[in-house]
Amino acid sequence: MMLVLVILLNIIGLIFKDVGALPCLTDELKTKFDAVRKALGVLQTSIDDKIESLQSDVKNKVKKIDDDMDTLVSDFQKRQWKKYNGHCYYYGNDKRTWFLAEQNCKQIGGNLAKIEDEAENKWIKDNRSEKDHYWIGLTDLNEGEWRWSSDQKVATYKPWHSGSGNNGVNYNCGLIYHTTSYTWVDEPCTSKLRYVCESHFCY
Ligand SMILES: [Ca+2]
Ligand SMILES: [Ca+2]
Repeated sequence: MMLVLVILLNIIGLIFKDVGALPCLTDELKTKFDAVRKALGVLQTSIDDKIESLQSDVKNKVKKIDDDMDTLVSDFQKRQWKKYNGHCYYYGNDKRTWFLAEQNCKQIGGNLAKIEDEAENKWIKDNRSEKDHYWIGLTDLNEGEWRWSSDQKVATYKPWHSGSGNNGVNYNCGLIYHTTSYTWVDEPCTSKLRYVCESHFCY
């Protein structure tokens, strides 16, 4: 399109050069004017069509984003995520291995919960729907180095139950213990347990 525009501008330049040199409008010059005018009309239509097409593309993309957001919000509401301190939590009561639990949390918009302090730990435990163990996002795939699945950061707050947290290379996933204490236990990742997901996205 730029090339067409440059050619047209050159033609227009030539015509105006001719106009300056001639005392009156000749038939030949009139024909050139008509031809340029027609070409400019075609160019304008082409630009108008392009703008219309771009506007339509942008409109469709905005609509898709709005629809995706609506779906996400409705999915959150359907799943009954619970809100605490700006984050949302989902208690999965279908028992899964740690890895499948983490996979499900990712599919629905989060990770297994990252518990950073006593208040969050207490809130998560108190809001469980069942008095049972729940996987959290803690693993020591490098033995003894407990990290959070959501950001791979080393865990600092770790309220291990007595005798837990150092049970060796076959016990690499963390869970909230089912007892009344607010403590955690390390467990083989292949055990099938309930789980708690956390998401930064809250509707
Ligand atoms: Ca957290
Ligand atoms: Ca371990």
